Amino acid sequence: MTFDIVTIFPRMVEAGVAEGVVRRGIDAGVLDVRVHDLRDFTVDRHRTVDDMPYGGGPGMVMKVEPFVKAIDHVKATRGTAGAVVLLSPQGRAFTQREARRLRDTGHVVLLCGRYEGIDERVRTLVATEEISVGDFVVSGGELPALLVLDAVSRLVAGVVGDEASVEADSFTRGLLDCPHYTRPATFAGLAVPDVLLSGHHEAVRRWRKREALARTLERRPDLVGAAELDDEERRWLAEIRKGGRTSS
Ligand code: 9D3
Repeated sequence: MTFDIVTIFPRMVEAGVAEGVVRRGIDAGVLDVRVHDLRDFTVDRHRTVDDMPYGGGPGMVMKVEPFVKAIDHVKATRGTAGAVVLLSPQGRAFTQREARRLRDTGHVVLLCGRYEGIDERVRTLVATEEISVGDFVVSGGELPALLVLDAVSRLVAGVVGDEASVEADSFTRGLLDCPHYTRPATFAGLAVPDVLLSGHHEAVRRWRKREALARTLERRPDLVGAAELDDEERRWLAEIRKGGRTSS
């Protein structure tokens, strides 16, 4: 899987590429990540990437030409990407489904913005889509790009050692994870639930599954409608909603 990331803060992005899951994928030879300094695609002495907004108003707007030159360079040296993503607060919300879709394209370009905004022609001429990482404000597209890079990379075969853990992930099935415990069995007066110490594998499996469902219902009821529930979970859901507790 190939990524190209265009930014005015290449060192900030390189720092995220040099560690963790992305680093491991690069070392394993299944990820190819290049970071491009947007200023390398300017032609003036000051390497200018922004300018005053037409129509007036506060702040600066990122210029279109450096982005066009950057994407021409990526095409010429790295091939045509399956998706050219502009990270922006105006984008469609990034989800696990979007991560899988981007993974399936095989080559993603991530364009990071700064300042008040980006010349609209970057959207029309360069980007094929626009993605937001959530309803909060950050100062630029670099952290969002690293977030997308991480989420997509861990879906690439060979990046995360344990494929089963990727498959079991929260959101792959649409439910939150169950609680986890390790030693000591009691800490600060808080005991690990008995069932986890029982050695009763079937009871443990059921407990985890039910806790995951109860927790999702409690914290993220919006997820339950879209989750892929099996018969057991549908039965529990009906019970939990009635306020009931049963043995199975
Ligand atoms: C202070 C400027 N704001 C005035 C209305 C608009 C604004 C412009 C640029 C707000 C944030 C940014 C920088 N953010 C991103 O580039 C960004 C982002 C985000 O802020 N939230 C969620 N996802 C993303 S993806 C890129």
